[in-house]
Amino acid sequence: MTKPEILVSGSYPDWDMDGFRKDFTCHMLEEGAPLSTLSDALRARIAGMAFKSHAMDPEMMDALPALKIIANYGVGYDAIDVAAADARGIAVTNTPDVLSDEVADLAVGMLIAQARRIVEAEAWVTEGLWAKQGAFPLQARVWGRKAGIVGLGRIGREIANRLAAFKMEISYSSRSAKETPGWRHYTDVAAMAGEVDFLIVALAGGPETQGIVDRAAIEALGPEGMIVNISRGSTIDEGAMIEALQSGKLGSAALDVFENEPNLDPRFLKLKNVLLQPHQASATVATRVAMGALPRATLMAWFNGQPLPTPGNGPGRAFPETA
Ligand code: 8YV
Repeated sequence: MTKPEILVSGSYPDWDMDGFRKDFTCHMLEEGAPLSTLSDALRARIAGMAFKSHAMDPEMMDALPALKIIANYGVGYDAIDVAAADARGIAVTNTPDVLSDEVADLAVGMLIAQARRIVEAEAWVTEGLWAKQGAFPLQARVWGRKAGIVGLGRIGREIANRLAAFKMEISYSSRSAKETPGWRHYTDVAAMAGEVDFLIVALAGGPETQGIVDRAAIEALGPEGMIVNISRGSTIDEGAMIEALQSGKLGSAALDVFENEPNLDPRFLKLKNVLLQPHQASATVATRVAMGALPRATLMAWFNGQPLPTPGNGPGRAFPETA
């Protein structure tokens, strides 16, 4: 039986490529490479695409006139112009659920590491300061304090569940109140930021959430407050956050995502009150195996005319609330 042809964009671990090659004839498109590197005849045939790159815009869709499905590797699909896909009848799917716990683990790990200065404390030991200068300076408490989750989707809820186990008071901001075990709901991020110690951003990226954590919210969080971001760099006014971290108007930040990653604003590297991570919240072997399996299953289901394993966009379907 002939295998369906797909376009595979971005780079994947061997286990994913082995899986793709078992079921499909794969044509590779390197991250950032223009579609003009593919022949016209090939572009005219491609109906399915496994997507793991930084942009899929209307022009690229038009360069693939037979395209019917884009299976995105990742829960966040903000790199894909979904409205343009809808207009062209192209389905877009993502990888919800399989990474929520993993991302929540890193968010909590970053929060604790930054509040207790675990990284600097290790340097205190390895650089011999413990023996020379004595005990490491006292740090801020984590348990029992107030956490505000910006966006109570699947990942936000897992973060809140974990922080509740640290006996924290949980607040969350979202357009409408959700069913929760008594957590406090806010519609206004700045209003919530003024009431909490830790602001954890768990929004989906994209134009709707661009800069939702604005200067007012950052300054309301204040000199003792901390921002944790595991969503997208775009959700925070990054310039305002850097200025507030420099001036002390914001206490600290623990960040896994950045506006121009992996090329960070160089001012981040000079700050002492930040913990910087390389967008690795979902990056465990087990979760990446689960994430990689979904686009393959999705494309296979689509080529076999079966229901897609995750809904995504399109008539009668809707992305699950992702972040
Ligand atoms: C991955 C992510 O880093 O799922 C997402 O939206 O940001 C991460 O899990 C990314 O998808 C890898 O390309």
